Amino acid sequence: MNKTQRYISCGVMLAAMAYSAAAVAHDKHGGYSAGEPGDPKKPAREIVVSMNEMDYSPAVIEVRRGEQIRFVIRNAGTEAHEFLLATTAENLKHGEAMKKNPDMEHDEPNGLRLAAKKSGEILWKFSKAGTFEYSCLIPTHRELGMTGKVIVK
Ligand SMILES: [Cu+2]
Repeated sequence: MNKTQRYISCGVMLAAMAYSAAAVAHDKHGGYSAGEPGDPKKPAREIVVSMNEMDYSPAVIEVRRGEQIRFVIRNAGTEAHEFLLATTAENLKHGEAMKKNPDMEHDEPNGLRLAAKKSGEILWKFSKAGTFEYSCLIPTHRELGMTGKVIVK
């Protein structure tokens, strides 16, 4: 496998997988399981999330349905980590895909990957009630504790 193939973007990968019956991050209508990308023109509550070896702080976040959150994400760890906002079922499926393609890059409205000591932001509108999660799907990280919960009331 050459470098270009290995670094195939996650979006491309997921689009390909959608054709093979298992739609992962995005449904047929281009939706996301945990809500929708935020609108930068609207107000947002800021929540700082630190990614550590191997967990997140905070590990539980509560939001109101319809609330827009600006996640300011800092990788305080010593290796690369991800923050992928979705349902648990979707993240588990996505995790399986990543075992086959661990270098899959993430830079999408609902998630990103950050190298050690880097920061990034996700602007997200929690338009659906329910319990969602953020997780790091780099192989073994989720199992070692890298999941957090978002409760949308
Ligand atoms: Cu990680």
